[in-house]
Amino acid sequence: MAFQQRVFSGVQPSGNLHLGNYLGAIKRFVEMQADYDCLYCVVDMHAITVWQDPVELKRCIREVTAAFLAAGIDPTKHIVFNQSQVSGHAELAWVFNCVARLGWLNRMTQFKEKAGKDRENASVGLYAYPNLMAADILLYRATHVPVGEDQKQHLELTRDIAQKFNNDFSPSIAELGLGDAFFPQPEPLIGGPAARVMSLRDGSKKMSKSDPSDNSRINLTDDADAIASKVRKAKTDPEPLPSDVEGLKPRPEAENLVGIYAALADTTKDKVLADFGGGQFSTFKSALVDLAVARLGPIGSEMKRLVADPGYIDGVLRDGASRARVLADETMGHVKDIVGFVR
Ligand code: AQP
Repeated sequence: MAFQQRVFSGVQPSGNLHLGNYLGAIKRFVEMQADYDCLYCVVDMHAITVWQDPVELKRCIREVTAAFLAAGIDPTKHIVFNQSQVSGHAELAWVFNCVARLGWLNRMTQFKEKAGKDRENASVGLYAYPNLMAADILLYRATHVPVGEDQKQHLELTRDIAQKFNNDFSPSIAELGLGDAFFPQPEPLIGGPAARVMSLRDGSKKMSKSDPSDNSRINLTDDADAIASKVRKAKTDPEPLPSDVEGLKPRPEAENLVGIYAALADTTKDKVLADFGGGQFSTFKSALVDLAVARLGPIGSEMKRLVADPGYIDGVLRDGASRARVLADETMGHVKDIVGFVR
């Protein structure tokens, strides 16, 4: 690893990967390889915060890894691994369980959404999920974290945990000669026209793996026919497309499709509207189908080829984990000394 700035990000192996995961996360992971040392993690320990069938979990871990590779992440230049193979994630998460305050976690909106009305029956892991996420990032003292908009609050919590750890243990950190602040303040990298891709059936809900309607999302392994059918069925309104982004504000479904087009074409919503503003949705949707099939088709086929070779995928993950462990062990050694554990 040659850069000073380090990126960490993860994707849960909790179901079919979709366009939101691709545009909000994986596509940006690929772009960041040119400027940062990157660690990309299949966060299987996060996935089990809600029930996962063990056979299906293994399949999904390999599928997310295949998506990383098929999208263009190079596992020889960067690190691709799964979380449960590096024990430092669990160890640091426990320390952070003791640093983070209950009041901080009580404010996390994702827990409220995921636990829903059956809060008393949610796992303790789902509640403590943000502490594990903070551990994932800070175990590698990552400086930058590319994520979708939905993860912004968790990133803010990670920063609070880093700061409280540095403050609580500042005498110990100084005594060990580890500088003024042991953990960095990681910067979230959120942005672009598709930081939050919405459901194709409801512009007020994010596109999600757990949505019961398969028509609400485009899966990365969908073939051209499925992509075409889902885009054609995507909810819109009867008005033609507006000619500027202001005109998208009260029209969440139109805004979502224009954002998806812009992200897939590496352009801006303004430029998309310069081409399609004033036209009917049918014309725009046909162009969107062509673009989505051209961009996602090769990724989907390569994913299918890779998952047919689990031995190769498992080898990539083992190699990544052994390289991640070197970095993780160094941090955990310091953390144990800072906290006062004997080792
Ligand atoms: N709709 C989205 N738009 C933009 N980015 C998104 N991400 C997820 N959904 C969207 C980003 O993808 C990365 C990996 O997400 P994840 O799988 O770890 O967790 P998630 O956010 O919980 O994804 P889902 O699809 O919503 O899963 P379920 O339904 O299981 O909760 C993250 O960077 C996330 O921001």
